[in-house]
Amino acid sequence: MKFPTGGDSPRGKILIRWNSEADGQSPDGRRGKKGPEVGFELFMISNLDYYFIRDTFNLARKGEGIVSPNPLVGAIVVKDGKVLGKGYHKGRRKPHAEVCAIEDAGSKVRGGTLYVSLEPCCHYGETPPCTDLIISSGIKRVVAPIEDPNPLVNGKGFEVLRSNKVEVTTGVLKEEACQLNSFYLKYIKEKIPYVVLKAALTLDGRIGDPEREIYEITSRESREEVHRWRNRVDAILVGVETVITDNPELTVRLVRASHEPYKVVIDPNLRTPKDAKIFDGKGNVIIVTQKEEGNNRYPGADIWTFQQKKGIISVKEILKRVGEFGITSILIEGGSRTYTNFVTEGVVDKYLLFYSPSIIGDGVPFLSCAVRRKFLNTHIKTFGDDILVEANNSCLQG
Ligand code: AOF
Ligand code: ZN
Repeated sequence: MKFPTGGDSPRGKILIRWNSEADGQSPDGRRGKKGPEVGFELFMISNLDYYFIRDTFNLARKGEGIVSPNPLVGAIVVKDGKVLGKGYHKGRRKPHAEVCAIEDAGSKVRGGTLYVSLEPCCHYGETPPCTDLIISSGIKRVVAPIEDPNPLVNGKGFEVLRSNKVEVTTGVLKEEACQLNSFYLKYIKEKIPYVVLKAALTLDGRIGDPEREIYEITSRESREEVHRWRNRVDAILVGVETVITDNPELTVRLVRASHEPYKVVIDPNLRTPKDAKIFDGKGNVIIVTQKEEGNNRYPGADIWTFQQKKGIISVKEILKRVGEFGITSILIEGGSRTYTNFVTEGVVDKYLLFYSPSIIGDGVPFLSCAVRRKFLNTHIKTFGDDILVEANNSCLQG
């Protein structure tokens, strides 16, 4: 059976599940007859399940920018239609969402339902297994949309719960749950960061024209959305040309910052000006280069030296190293050459293309060479007078 997914999906699907431990109360014609026979049980995925799972996503998002490399997780305890407790994961070495929700609910959780945006863990990490607490607190049902692909969990959390007579419902709003944790789901499996490419474009596909001093393309509202994305990711990456021409700060300023991402500059020949704004205080700078002498020139920055192949530093090598460093998500912010290298290497997971309602003719193109034609899944949003085309790779879970 296919689970309903998506915001406007049908609600209230009925799941018929084989249950070898039926007590004779099954609604299959044998109601009331006790006996050793196996039977069917009806479970309802109700509107309430969708409602509360969506709410766990909202709670989980409070951890944006602070939970990395952990997932975004929100949890709610509900009993007799009443919310008893809520919680979300606040980052490494902090309690898991389920623990926060169960503690918030207090002593009345026995017999309740736990809604959680990801499969509960069943292993000792920096914190003990959530499944232990769920079982000992007497929760009778857990609703969680997707498995946690961490090899230490990976379905075993659900198994442990089921084998301890906790009813488990999965698949509710699965697609959204994958989108919520797209960084984590990729990184835990591949150890390579999730790559988001953001570009601000004119309708004729230009990202600016330095000769006419056209640098700012999109509206304040769009730039705020970019800063929201900066706050979500672990790192921002630009090419040295962008540092020289735009002199960006690459900080989270237009929205409330819960952290400052790393700033990664691809600078094969160490042309980054020493007084560039990226060195002004907030956020650590990493310079990716082929030169050895970087440490003396930029004492405040981390210098990563790579061999060049065919005149460019391999984008895949950079991502590998960035992943080894522990960066789980990275926002590519330009310029044209950097965009082109990432797109041609096929490493972009999500595009954020902000279109301003303007045409400038001559100027710097978004991409500077032919790339393989590909059709993408897109969502459209508006920010001020601009249009954001968000193009996602599909869900990473099967
Ligand atoms: C949950 N609920 O809120 C989170 C989970 O080192 P630890 O103990 O924090 O464990 C981290 C791992 O636990 C992480 O890789 C992921 O598998 C899971 N995260 N699980 O049940 C939560 N944050
Ligand atoms: Zn846990």
